[in-house]
Amino acid sequence: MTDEELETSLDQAARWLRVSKRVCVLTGAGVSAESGVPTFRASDGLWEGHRIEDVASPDGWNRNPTLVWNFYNARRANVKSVAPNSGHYALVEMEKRWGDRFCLVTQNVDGLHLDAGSVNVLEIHGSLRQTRCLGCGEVTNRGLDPLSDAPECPQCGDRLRPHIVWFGEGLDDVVWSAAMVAADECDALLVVGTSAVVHPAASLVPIARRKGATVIEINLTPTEASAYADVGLYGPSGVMLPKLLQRLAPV
Ligand code: BV8
Ligand code: ZN
Repeated sequence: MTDEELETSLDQAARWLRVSKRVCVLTGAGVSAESGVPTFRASDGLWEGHRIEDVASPDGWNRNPTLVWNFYNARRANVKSVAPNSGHYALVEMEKRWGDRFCLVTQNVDGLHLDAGSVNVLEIHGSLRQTRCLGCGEVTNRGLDPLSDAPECPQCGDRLRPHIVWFGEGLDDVVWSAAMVAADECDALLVVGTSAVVHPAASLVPIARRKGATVIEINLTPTEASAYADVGLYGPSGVMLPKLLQRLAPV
């Protein structure tokens, strides 16, 4: 994308956003990449030689819960050492513009949108900071300090698992329904830093498109979502989102 093409696309995207009444954003691992959180694609879907789908799955948990906790404790430590980037903060400023007509749906479990100050956030795949008890079901935010590799529930003593949606598990009905409503009702959808291969998250793009929403993609490269995009802004989201924000007249 030449600089001139990029400027034209940014101006076009900003024109569409300025007249949008309801905005929905779908983010993936790419929005946290510039903070230093590895993406799934970049790691070729591997962690310590294990396929992530094999570790982040009920089978992986049943096979070796200690390995799964080692995986999540390593990611908790990584996220504890990083901070939100300019892309996260630009989304916070955009939310201020649309208020409750702005919904940020994230596939990320790192919590960096919340750290940056985003308010209306749907963490459709759960959160690294939360645990769920296999016994009493209690969901608790335990921050990012390391947990043992076999943490137990302080309430009932049963085993704790990460409160994260693993491959092969259904998404929380309430959260997922809210995400579908947001995509269905928006007139602009920003798709940021996602390869758009994981379902059902990726289906939010055709859902928005089907209702006539303008789809704006921000990524380093074209993705599975690109076919639905009215415009693509190809570059780091930590650069593109602030550039887009600059073009939106002050509130
Ligand atoms: C379900 C939590 C049924 C875990 C996650 C075959 C075809 C279609 C679907 C399937 C299939 N086989 C299986 C399925 C279903 C499966 C699925 O979609 N698999 C994929 C791999 C094909 N889905 C599921 O299993 C879902 N559940 O279907 O259950 C069911 C239904 C009802 C009841 C019971 C059961 C559950 C999916 C959720 C899995 N959990 N996360 C954890 O994180 O530990 S998903 C996980 O992977 C991440 O959360 C994330 O969502 C996803 C990775 O995707 P991205 O976020 O897009 O990241 P990625 O690295 O892929 O891409 C990064 C992008 O950023 C790239 O495009 C890159 O270019 C870009 N980028 C990089 N740097 C930057 C950048 N962009 C901008 N700026 C930068 N600086
Ligand atoms: Zn318990």
